Amino acid sequence: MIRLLKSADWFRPDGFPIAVERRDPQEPFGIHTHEFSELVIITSGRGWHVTGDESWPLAAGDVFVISGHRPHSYQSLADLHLINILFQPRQLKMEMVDLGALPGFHALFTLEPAWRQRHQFNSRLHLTPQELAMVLGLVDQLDKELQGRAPGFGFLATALFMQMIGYLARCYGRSRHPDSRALLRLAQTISHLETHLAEPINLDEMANRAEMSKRSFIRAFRAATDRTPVAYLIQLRINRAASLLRHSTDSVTEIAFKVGFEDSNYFTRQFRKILGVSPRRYRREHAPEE
Ligand code: RM4
Ligand code: NI
Repeated sequence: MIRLLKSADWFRPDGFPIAVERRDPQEPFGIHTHEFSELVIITSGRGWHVTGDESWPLAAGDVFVISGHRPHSYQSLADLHLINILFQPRQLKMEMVDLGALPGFHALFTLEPAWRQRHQFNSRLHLTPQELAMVLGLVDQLDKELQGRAPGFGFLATALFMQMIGYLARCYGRSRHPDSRALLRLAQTISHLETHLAEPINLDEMANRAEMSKRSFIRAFRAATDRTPVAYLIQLRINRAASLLRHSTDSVTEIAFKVGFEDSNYFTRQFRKILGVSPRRYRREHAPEE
């Protein structure tokens, strides 16, 4: 049986969704999954990261994300030091403002964790010593806020976490490694979908953007996200619609048009298929409390 690490054991009782764990050094840690995600920054030493049947060597500057359900472990450690930032992606509403428009964000948080599940795939983000120093500075400030828990710590810790993610996403975007570039091209198509989600999908244009033939683009997209581009877009539209149902007073038909559906009956069917309830019922169930 694979051990499952529970949120209640790793986050403070106030339930704040970010925790910093320093592993100086990381002790051998057997295979496990978590109820939370992890952002791992290797600071020094050597060791192997094992996920399922695959393993790869780690070195200072490597950064990767492990989504909760993904089993992983550390082995053959030679004084490996790392910082493990535990976080709850749902509670943090990570796709805030225009983060989704940054391809490096999707490369690190959307594509890599999914891709790693099916392919021999190493972490691709490798920070230069200067970039690592910058990130470690942010981690120190974040850690201080989380230790002190002074009034306002939640706001500041969230801001520091977001700043770190934005910075890492930009570093990813600067990467010259051919594998990173390939992943970034796919990530760009996801960013494009997110920023143009109300427009009709154009697969030729997306394939161009990814610098691939249409066939290989669709194949690569599926391999990386487990969905076709069209299915991915519909999911994005439904998520956006759900958020509008919660936070606006627009009618269901208006929302359907806003997120790019031409027919509100079709919208309602897709909504029900994905979220299990009709848009009206969803709105009622998620009405803010007076
Ligand atoms: C371990 C190791 C694991 C992490 C737990 C919280 O030392 O870093 O990956 O899930 O801590
Ligand atoms: Ni872990």
